[in-house]
Amino acid sequence: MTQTLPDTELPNPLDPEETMSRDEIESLQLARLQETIAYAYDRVPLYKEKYDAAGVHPSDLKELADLAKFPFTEKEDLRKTYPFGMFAVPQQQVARIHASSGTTGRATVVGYTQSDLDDWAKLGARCLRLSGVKPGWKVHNAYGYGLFTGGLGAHAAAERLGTTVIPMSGGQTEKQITLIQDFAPDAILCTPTYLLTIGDAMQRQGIDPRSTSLKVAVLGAEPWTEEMRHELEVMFDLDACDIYGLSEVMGPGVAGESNQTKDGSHIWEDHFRPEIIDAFDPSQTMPDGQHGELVFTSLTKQALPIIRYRTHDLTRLLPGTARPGHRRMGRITGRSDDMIILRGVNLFPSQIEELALKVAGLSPHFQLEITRPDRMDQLAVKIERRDDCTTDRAEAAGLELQKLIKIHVGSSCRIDVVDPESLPRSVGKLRRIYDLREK
Ligand code: DLL
Repeated sequence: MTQTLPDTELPNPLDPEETMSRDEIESLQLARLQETIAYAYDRVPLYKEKYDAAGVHPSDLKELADLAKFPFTEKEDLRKTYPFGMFAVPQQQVARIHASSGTTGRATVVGYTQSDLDDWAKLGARCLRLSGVKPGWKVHNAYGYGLFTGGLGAHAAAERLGTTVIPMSGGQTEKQITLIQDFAPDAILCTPTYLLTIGDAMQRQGIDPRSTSLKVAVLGAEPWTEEMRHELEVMFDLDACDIYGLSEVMGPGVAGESNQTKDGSHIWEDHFRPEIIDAFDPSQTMPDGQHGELVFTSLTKQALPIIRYRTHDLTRLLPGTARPGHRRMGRITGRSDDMIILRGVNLFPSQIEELALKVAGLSPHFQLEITRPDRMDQLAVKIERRDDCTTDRAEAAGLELQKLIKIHVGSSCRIDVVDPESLPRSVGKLRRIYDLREK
């Protein structure tokens, strides 16, 4: 869709680590891993306690596979040591703090030294460039600014790449639309569901989203599907690419996707060592290509080194393509803690998204409600019909979705096709699941 220069001709050349071979990456990983584990053990009491209790020592790490001997780090560890107990440097060396709100329990707090912030901006810039964003472009940043890592993380990335950043933050959709029309940005950074909200609101105002100046959207912070990519690319006539990250590991920019291949995000393996484990039996490490839970170890972080952090994100590792030395991650199908277990069948919102977008007349606006009438779990999919779908046709579309869910997921559920604009719109990370069962 957009005309792109080969990477070598860009005014902002690739980092040397981006083009390293697999062997070079792995030897760099081993050296950095040995340093990180010793650093964490010496400076963070929780790591020392855990490793001593498990009978492992940093000197046991002789090859990459030895990492599996070390215990995992969980979100709970960060909560237990709230707020700064896992920081490895004195507070005076912490240049910035972020926190993830967390729907349950205390927020998790993360910190960065100036050097961590520098690495973060560099890796974020790598992602944007890989997605086709060019130095000199105008970039509209609609990730939320504040304690969330999305806004400031994407901001620093865009600045580092040499773009003109428009720090709009999330929300105020009308204003977003005005600025997109007046400032004519080339790229937009936001969550996929928020881009959908913006496009939807434009159409309601009689503005064709295809008429905007936007050429690239770099979308992340929540699971999304190939079907949603197609929806957004057609809606806005742009290239939509993925960006992945999480606060505990860094923030946006842990992995990013190429607009040339659109085949999943490349993990920057010179800074992070990924593993996939069996989510049900974490002692089992899975080979590349197999699905499981993603686990990360940071290799260069100073303020908050993180070792074998369980993300609870479900995906698989695939060989690198656009950056052959760095592995890709498949699309995240969901989080293990977001999985709905319905009468013994596992189900993720992304499966519903995928199927709903195959049915003519149904929109991507849906939510899942779980209730427990007569002590039997019941799932209701509330989904908006598209504007051009009549109520009669909507009924048939609902039945079709019900059938698809039964065939592909194995669950019986109720489908309520509702009128356009009757469900809440996303302003960032969209909540899809409403669990109304009494606890
Ligand atoms: O969401 C960081 C981020 C901001 C990433 C902006 C990309 C863009 P947290 O709030 O800590 O950080 O949430 C991290 O969000 O474990 C995933 O479950 C989910 N997530 C993030 N990126 C993606 C993605 C930010 N591209 C949690 N696809 C992660 C699917 C994603 N899920």
